[in-house]
Amino acid sequence: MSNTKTALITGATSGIGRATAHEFAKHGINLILCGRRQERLDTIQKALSKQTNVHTLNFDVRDKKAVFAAIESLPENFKQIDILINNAGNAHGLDPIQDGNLDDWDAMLDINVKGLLYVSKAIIPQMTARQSGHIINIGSSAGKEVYPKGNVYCASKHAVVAVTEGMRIDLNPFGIKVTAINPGLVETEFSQVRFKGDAKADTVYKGYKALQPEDLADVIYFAVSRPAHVNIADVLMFCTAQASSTIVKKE
Ligand code: NDP
Ligand code: 8X3
Repeated sequence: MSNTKTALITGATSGIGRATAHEFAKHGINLILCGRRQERLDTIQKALSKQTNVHTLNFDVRDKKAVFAAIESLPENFKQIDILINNAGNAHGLDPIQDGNLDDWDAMLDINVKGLLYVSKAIIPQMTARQSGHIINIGSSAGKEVYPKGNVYCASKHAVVAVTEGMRIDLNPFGIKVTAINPGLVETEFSQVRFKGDAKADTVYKGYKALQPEDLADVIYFAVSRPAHVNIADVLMFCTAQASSTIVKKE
């Protein structure tokens, strides 16, 4: 039997998920890359297929039928998922609660929380049956503290941290590792999505060196490459310029 592991990464078309795909490929981990933008999935698959086996799945994590159908559709050589990286997610808007937009609230709770649950639910039974597996949930520093106008995004990430703890407890009898990685500011497409293409997005990472997606990929690979008896439970990670959600030392 091969020792090669297979990882499924949601949100692999950009930012942290894409960087993690590149890092895992370097280490020969087989990849199932997920996202909604098929062109990007194709480009990444083409680039990484030189290093490892890559399969792509196109679905919206909000669509529970599509989630289960996608996992069900995996070819035999990708059916066993050893590592699940629940990374798909975004902030939508940055408004005081009284001005919040209902569609933004739905998007954040449906994608960041319910989407993560749907994908996990589709994969956990095979892990419990094998009594092995590793789930890494990408939370946020926003899951540890609430910042002004962060309200619903922070709530969604607090939920991710709570769900991660719940998973770790419930999956403990099965020997399944569960990890939360909680970054502060990471320079990705995150702010373009949050501000819906507004120029404000360009100012978020100016005047200091934010975390880069590759910094996250390093830590994620570190977590998955520990010996069998070691579980990295929870990581809070900032760039050096950041001390908390609201304190960032700019030039
Ligand atoms: P990006 O915007 O660069 O990437 C987000 C990824 O999520 C994309 O690949 C996107 O793929 C996918 N995605 C978004 N919505 C959906 C959906 N409905 N269904 C399926 N996939 C979806 O942001 P990041 O890389 O920064 O974000 C990754 C994770 O890290 C998120 O959970 C975010 O909350 C978290 N995080 C980010 C921080 C930051 O400062 N950047 C800090 C802390 C946490 P596609 O559009 O192709 O579907
Ligand atoms: C992303 C970090 O501070 O931009 O989760 O909300 S922040």
